[in-house]
Amino acid sequence: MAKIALITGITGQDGSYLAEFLLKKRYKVHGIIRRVALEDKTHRLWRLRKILKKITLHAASLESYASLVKIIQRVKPNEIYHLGAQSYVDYSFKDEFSTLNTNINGTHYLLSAIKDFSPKSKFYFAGSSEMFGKVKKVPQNENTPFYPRSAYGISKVTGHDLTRNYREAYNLYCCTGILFNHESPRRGFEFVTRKISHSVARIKLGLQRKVILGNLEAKRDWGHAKDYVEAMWMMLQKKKPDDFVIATGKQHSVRDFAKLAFSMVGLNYKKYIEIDKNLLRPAEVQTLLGDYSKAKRVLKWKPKILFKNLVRDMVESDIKFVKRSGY
Ligand code: NAP
Ligand code: G4F
Repeated sequence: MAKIALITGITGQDGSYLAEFLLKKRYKVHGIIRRVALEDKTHRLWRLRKILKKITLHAASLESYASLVKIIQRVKPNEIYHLGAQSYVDYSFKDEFSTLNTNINGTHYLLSAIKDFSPKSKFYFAGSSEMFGKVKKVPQNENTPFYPRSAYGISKVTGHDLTRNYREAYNLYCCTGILFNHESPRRGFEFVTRKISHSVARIKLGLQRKVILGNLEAKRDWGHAKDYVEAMWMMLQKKKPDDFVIATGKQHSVRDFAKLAFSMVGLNYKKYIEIDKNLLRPAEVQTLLGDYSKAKRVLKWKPKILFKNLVRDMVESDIKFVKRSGY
């Protein structure tokens, strides 16, 4: 019998790659989406357009416990991947309330629904390296203390605590993946890597003159989303649930990303970047670097696509995208 997976956040970067990955493994894939996505299909379902006929979408809301219970009872999933979240750190400073509400309550409602209505479902929670925030140790692993620096980071620490508590208190199969930044041509335009790759393409094609950025010295451990969704699945295939850091173990600054991206189209980044202090965050996460040795040892996972190829993939894809769409 084919396994059944339920994905929250299926319209996002990771949700779309995960859905494709699970379809290849012959899962029946179901996704929870917001009503707005159903109303505005061409725009909001763009990442799913090639697989729309192969998946089943259900309208529900992470803010409504009842709507989640209904879907879980109907779908009876073997595996639940909880990726839906207000995922943009900068926005979480502007709207703490909805970030905390969606991200914390959404996770709590799902866990509670699983406990009471589907206790055999395995649960994956999308934790984040933002939980380490103002880092206490370099590199960060599963034992590094958390010091979140935003409502987003706080919501992910709470989601992680809830996930562990449901595992320990109710013996449910619940895991947190503590994923470091991962990008791709499907990244949202608000995140710095996509903002840069998209601007590089537009500048090269004569549609834009400058790109305006904030903190160029922030350092991140950037991997490719395609590799990271595989790690999510691997976590749910083990006998015992556990938490894992997923990262590349290599760090680069925003400046490094921009320099490489511009150089790939033969341009010098210094001529095209302007700094706007309004884009600096009230509390910045200056440096993140992951130690994924536990995932390597236990899951036999390691990243396949490294920095240079990630940047190339994004720039080449955005050149095609801009030529095609004019946007
Ligand atoms: P993304 O592209 O921003 O996708 C977020 C998804 O959550 C979208 O499907 C979005 O739906 C949905 N969503 C947002 N607010 C919602 C709400 N109120 N109710 C229901 N759904 C809502 O994010 P991603 O990069 O794929 O990341 C997936 C998950 O991993 C997120 O939880 C994120 O916080 C976490 N994470 C990401 C990274 C990373 O580097 N990408 C690293 C660590 C952790 P709409 O399409 O309707 O907006
Ligand atoms: O691309 P970012 O917005 O990603 P950030 O804040 O690291 O968060 C992403 O990764 C987390 C994992 O660590 C996820 F949990 C989260 O959901 C999200 O996917 O910013 C990266 C860095 C920051 O230091 C920011 O200050 O880039 C810096 N930056 C500089 N100029 C900018 C800009 N960020 C954005 N978005 N836009 C800029 O113009």
